[in-house]
Order: sequence, then structure tokens, then C-alpha cells
Amino acid sequence: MQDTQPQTIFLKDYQVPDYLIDRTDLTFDLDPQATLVKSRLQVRRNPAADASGDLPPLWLDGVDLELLSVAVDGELLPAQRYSEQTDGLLLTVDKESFVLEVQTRIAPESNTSLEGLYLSNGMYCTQCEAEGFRKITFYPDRPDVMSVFTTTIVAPATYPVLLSNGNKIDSGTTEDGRLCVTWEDPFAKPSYLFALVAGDLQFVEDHFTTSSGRKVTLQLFTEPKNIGKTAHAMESLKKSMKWDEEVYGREYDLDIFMIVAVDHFNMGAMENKGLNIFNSACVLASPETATDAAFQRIEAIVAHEYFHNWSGNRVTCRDWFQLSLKEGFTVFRDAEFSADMNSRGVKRIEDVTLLRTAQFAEDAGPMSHPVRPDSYMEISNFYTLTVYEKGAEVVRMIHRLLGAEAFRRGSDLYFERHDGCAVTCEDFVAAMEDANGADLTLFRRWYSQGGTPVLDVEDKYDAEAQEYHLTIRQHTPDTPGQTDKQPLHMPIAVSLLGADGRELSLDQEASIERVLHLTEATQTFTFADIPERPLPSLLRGFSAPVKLRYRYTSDQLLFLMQYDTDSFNRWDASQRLAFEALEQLQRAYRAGGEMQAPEALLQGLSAVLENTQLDPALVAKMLTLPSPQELAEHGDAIDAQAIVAARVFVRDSIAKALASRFLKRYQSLDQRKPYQPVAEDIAERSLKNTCLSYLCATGSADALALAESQFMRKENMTDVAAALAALIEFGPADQAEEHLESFYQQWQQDTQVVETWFGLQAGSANYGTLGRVRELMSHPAFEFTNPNKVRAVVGGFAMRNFAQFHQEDGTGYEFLAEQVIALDKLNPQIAARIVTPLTRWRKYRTLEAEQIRSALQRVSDSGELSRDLYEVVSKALEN
Ligand code: B3K
Ligand code: ZN
Repeated sequence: MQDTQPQTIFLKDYQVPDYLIDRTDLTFDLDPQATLVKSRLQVRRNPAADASGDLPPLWLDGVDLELLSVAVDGELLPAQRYSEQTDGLLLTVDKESFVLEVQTRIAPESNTSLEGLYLSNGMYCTQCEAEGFRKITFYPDRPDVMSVFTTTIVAPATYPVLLSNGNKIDSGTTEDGRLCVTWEDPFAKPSYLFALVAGDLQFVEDHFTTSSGRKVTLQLFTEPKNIGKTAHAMESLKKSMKWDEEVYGREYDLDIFMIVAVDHFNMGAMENKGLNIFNSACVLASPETATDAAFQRIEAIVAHEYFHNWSGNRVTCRDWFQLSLKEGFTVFRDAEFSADMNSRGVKRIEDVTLLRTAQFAEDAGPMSHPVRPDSYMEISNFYTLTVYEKGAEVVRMIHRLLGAEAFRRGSDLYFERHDGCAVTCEDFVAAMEDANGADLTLFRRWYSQGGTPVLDVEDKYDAEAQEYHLTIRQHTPDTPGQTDKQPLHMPIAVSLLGADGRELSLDQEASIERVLHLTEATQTFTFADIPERPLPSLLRGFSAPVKLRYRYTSDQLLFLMQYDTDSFNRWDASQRLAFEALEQLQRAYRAGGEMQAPEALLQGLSAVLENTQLDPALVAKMLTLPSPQELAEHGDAIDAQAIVAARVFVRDSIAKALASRFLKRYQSLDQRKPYQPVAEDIAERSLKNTCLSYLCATGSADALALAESQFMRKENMTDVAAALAALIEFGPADQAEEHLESFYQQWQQDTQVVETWFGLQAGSANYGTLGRVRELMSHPAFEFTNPNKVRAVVGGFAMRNFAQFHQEDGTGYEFLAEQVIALDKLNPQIAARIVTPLTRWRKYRTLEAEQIRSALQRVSDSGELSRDLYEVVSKALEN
């Protein structure tokens, strides 16, 4: 551990900045080992800061910089006027406003943290959010300091493309033949939105005419070999621009919008003003190389980053505790966009699955925090599912409570009131209230209170009075640092189904759904004029991010699977049945008893599979069992082997019982048509490949031949990858090797496909043994400095391969500890992410808990840890 513990930063300590920066002029003279950065800052005392006493010193953040000179108003500053510290520069100040010039030198080539300015395959690029700008130059690197930037880039002619934020205002050649380009961004922005790219890149260009008639140039830059994989992202961008005008009345503001694809990137993409930088895997696609899931992810991420231009850039965060202000809102916006472009019900199911599997686990783990955290050591650790996904649920609840039109009035007021400002979550809620005369006082607790609320629902039907009563009790468990939680305000969408499966009318207007406002710890809601005892369809569309408990019988769940018109709840009924069966089988496994086929589930799924009226994508989702990770989230004293055994048993029971139905559906869906990533076709492929997987699970030679033939036909990556996955999971090992080898031979030049190939193997329950994973790490295409490859192999094994990672000898845990220790030296952000499975040790039964904890302890004892990893590991050992 570190000699000095990293400091904790608290929201309650927030203070406005002492100085503002009106203009920032930067010049970069690019060199892999010695890039010269000159900055010229127009500094001014902040009128909003405390004006009593002498002028305070000026603090500039700076990390890993070589300071060359400091000058004020053109005069070099003597050494006694400033002091250089490990994390910045402190300057004494003697006037209210002045020009500060600082020269520094940095080495992008040695920067493996992928934060600040670094090289990816020889291309210069930047990542500044949250605190990466301080690795480029000394600067008040905080989001409430907003400045107008100009950026001049000088580079050898081998870097013909030189990009930064805003509009290009000058370009030329220096006397010694180097290229020189200047960009100006007229919109004041915080340093985290700064970007620079330099490389030998190609681009595709398109245009979008905004609703007010301005023509915007759209450019997408890639390495030359990838230029053929840009069409889908460009289409997605144009759709996003149109959608944001139609749904939120938001127009784009610059004359140009650029996207650049880079291979080495810590996350999905970054919304830098006018110059979005994307992880190649989240922007490049062609039918031959990308799966349907990748096409949909690209559409969503392109939209997400574009939407940030308003929710994030034009209106930004005051401090990083407010991160969900831009992320929660923008995730909500991109989810609604995706729902409008694709199948709304299926999108909701996917989002809730992520929330239940990973966010609920985070909420119940050692890093648990509210949507607006109160404190952090390293802000990079707070780009979490809670801030993003739960944050989006919080915005979705406001939308549900107020209604779509009122929500739009609120967002209009928010954008208008705060344009060009750095604001807080409180400002967002206040705009929603003020625009509508609404009261969200209690609702605000969602921002400050962590943990997943549990709702217990009971009902009573009074036949005589024709009244139906629903009593809801809510309780939020304690989380680290937070006890005695208060009740939350949340919308509970409810319908009541009659014996014929139709929704009963709930009022004079014959509404079939009512949104209950739950605000108290225990509350009873009464429905009048209910002629028969109804079956409740509760929390429709997952109207609040909670765990809802109601004692449904198996028959009632089968009924909901058949009749509920809310596709989310229809699916959820199938999941509840599956959960019940899986939990019972885990108990049987542990007790050494006999495992019984899950009859009710088989009956329900059989009917679903026969129903050709249902959206095939929804059928595929209903046929998909909860993941081991989701089962683990539900349990205490988790027995990993029991989870795996129960799940395999249920899967095989379904495969066997419904084999002929799977074959029938597979054959009817296996129609050759040209690939298109459109909702209808994606839905059909998803059901077809779900059927194929179950067919192969029986191990029958005919089924494996079907998979082989689909694999050989090479029609599109969705079908090829699904067939390959089935073949390696269920086919003979020697054939699996052959298929994997031929796949690699065909695609070895394509980075994204090679990542898929790595991920398929490492994530395979049958094939991804620890030995195999170690072999993959010595494969020539593996790169420890490339996060996508680390995520595919190490992450694939530790996060998506429950069966192998939790092998009883504990070697999986030791392996992960070893990788985390090595990664931390290169890329702390990735190390702190990939350690996550080890942080959940308390959830496991004694044997595994001890093994996992000891692996974590080994990380902790391994020497000085980065601040990122220290925070996660120390909290996990404590809590
Ligand atoms: N805002 C960035 C995330 C930056 C993460 C920094 N560690 C991408 C996004 O959410 O759009
Ligand atoms: Zn975002």
C-alpha cells in the first residue's frame, strides 16, 4: 500500500474557483517522447469567490509534466513566485487579471494510462475526462472553469490529419516543412472536453441540415484499413441529430462534427466538443465483421456522445459529484432513442437485465454509492453503473411521474436556464419542478441515498365492496456509510388482469394502467369498481429501480406470460419462473438430492415458442435463462458450483423437452436474405440463434451439423459467431479447435473480429479454461496495453465465465490478482475495473469467500498501488 494514503474528496467541501480562465491558447509541437506544450491563459479573479483579504494563490493541476518555464504578462517568473508539487503548481498572484504562459514537455509514447495525450497505433489522441487534461499542461482542471480554446498543432508531414475542437481557422507549413493547423472552439468549455488527434487517417464525409437550415459537415476518421466500416456510425449520427431536434428541440451548434476511431481506449467513447473520440469497437462495423449486438451498441453510443453536446457540453457539471447530471440524463436520452429506433420492449428488457445483474450488485457491494456520491478518492472509479444506469432510471422516474409533455417543458427550461453553465443535479430537478409547478422534494432522496429498495406487496380483494387493495411496504438496506434509509418517492405502474386475461378498466376513462405514487414506508392503494378478483401486473415497464416481491403462484406467472400486454412484465414472469426453478435446484444440488425437471417453466416456454404472434426477439429473451451473475446477485452465501450445476440442468431440460419445437422455429427463421441491421431482422436472428444454441445443447450430431453449416455459410457475423459459440460450447474439442483456427485465419487482419474471437474463447464455460486463457494471453495478437483485448480475455474469463473462474481450487482468483497487479503499473483505470469480481467476496460461502479475499489481500500487499486500485481494494477489504 502507499506510504501516504490517497486523500478523500468530499462534496460538502466544494468551493467556487478563485480564478477563471477567459481564454486558453495552446500550441502542441508533437513528438513521441518530447511533445512541447505551450499554454497561454487569460486569467481573471472570480467575482463569485470570497473577496476579503489578499489575492489567494493560483492553483494549477499538473501530473507527470516536465515544467520548462512560467511567465506572467510576458515576464519570466522567478522561482520564488511558484512552487511545483507532485500534483500541480502553486503561484503567488499580485493582480486581479493577467496572462499566464507555461511551457511543459510530455512523452505521449510512454503514456500507457490512456489518459492525457497518448499514442494508439502511431496516432496521437487524447482522453481528458475526468482529470486527464492535467497530464497535458498545468491548468485549473475542474469542470466549473470554462474557457474558450484555440489549439495550434505542429507535426511532421507524416501526420497529415491534425484535429482539435471547433472550427479550423488556419493551416500551413512551417519553414522546416512541418504541418501546422489551428482550431478555434467558440463555445466556452471545461478542460475535460478538450481533444486533439494527429495521424495518417482517412475520412468519410456527409452532411446534416439542421431544423433551422444550417448545413453541418459530418466527418468520420479512421486508419485507412477501416474506412469501409464507417457507414453504420454515420447513419446513426444523422438519426441521432434528427431525433434530438424532434424529441428535445436541440440543434447542433458548430459547422462541423467529427468522430475519430482509435484502437486503444479505456471506455466506449468520449464526447469532446465537436471532436468525439471512439473506441474502434464502438464505431466500426460491417455485416461480415460485426454482430447485431455490435450494430445496436454503435447506434446507441454514437447517439449518447452526440446527445452530450447539450446534456453535458452546453450544460455541464459543476463538480464531479454531479456526474450523473450529464450521464444519467444522457443514458436516459440514448435509451429512449434506441427504443424509438428498435423494439421498445426488448430495449427495456436489456437495460433492466444490466441493471439487475451489475448495478444491483454494485449497490450491495463495497463500492456502493448514491447516484450523487458524497465522496471519492479517485473520480475515475465513479463512472459506474450507479451513476449511469441507476442515474438514468432516476430521470426515467421523473419522466413517468410528470408525463412526457411536462418532462419536455422541464428539459427546455433546464437547457435555457443553464446554457453555458456548470450546474448541479439539484438544478436539474429544480427546472423540472419550476416548469411544471411540481413538487419533487421527497424524490430528491434518490440522489443522496444509495442501495436498492425492496418492495413487499400484498393484496386483498373485497368482493362485496368490489374493491381491490394493494399494500406496498418499501425498505432500503444499509450500505457502507449509510444506515436507516428513508422512504423514497417512486412511480409504480400497475394493471389488473381479469380471468379472461384482459386488463380491467380502472376509471371512468377506461384506463388500463395506473401509476401509483409511492412515497411512504407503507402505503395502501385502493381500486374501486373492480368486479372480480384480479391478478396484478406490477411495476410495469420496470417503472422504478427496485426489487419487487409479490407471492405469485406458478400458475399466475404462466398466466402473465400468456396475457400481460406489457412486454417487460410478460418477460419478467418468465424470469420469475426460471428463478424459482433455479433456486430450488441449487438447494437440491447442495443437499445432494435429485434434480427435478422444472415443469411449470417448460410448460410456459413451450407455449411461448409456439406463439408466432409474439415478437421473436421477446421470445428469445423469455427463453434466455438468468445469467449466473444475476443468480449470484440474488443469493447469499453463494455456492458457485451449485449455480452452474442448476443452470446447466435447466438449460438441458429445456433443450431436451422442446427439441422438436426449437428445430421447427429454427428452420422457419433460417431464411437467406441480405443482412440488414434492422429491428425485425435482428429479432428473427436472435430467436433463430437461441434455438440453435438449445439444439446444440442436446449434443445431437444433427444439431451440430446445422451449426456447422451456418458457420460455413459465412452470411454475416451474427450468425457466424452464434454458430461458432455453439460449436465450441457443445461440439467435440478437436472440431472446435479447427473452427476457431479457420475463423482466425480468415479474420486475423481485423482487430474487432480478433477481439470477438478472444472473447468467445475466454468467456466459454466449456472451453475457456484457465490454461486456455493463459495461452490466449501469449497469442501474438494479444496486447496487454490494449484495454479491449484485456477486457476480452481477462474480463471474458473473470466477468463472463462464471463456471471456469470459480473453479474450486481457487486458481481463477489467483490468476485475476496476478493480472490486476501487472495492469496497475500500466493502466490504473483498467486495473481498478477488472478487479471487481474479487471485491464481492463477502457474498460467497466460506470456502470461496476465503479464497477470493486472500487473492484480494495479495493485490493489496503487492506494493504501491495506484490511487484508482487502492480505493477499490481498500474499500473491498473493509466492507
Ligand atoms: N463521458 C465519457 C466517460 C469518460 C470516462 C472517464 N474515465 C463517456 C460517456 O459517458 O459518454
Ligand atoms: Zn456519457
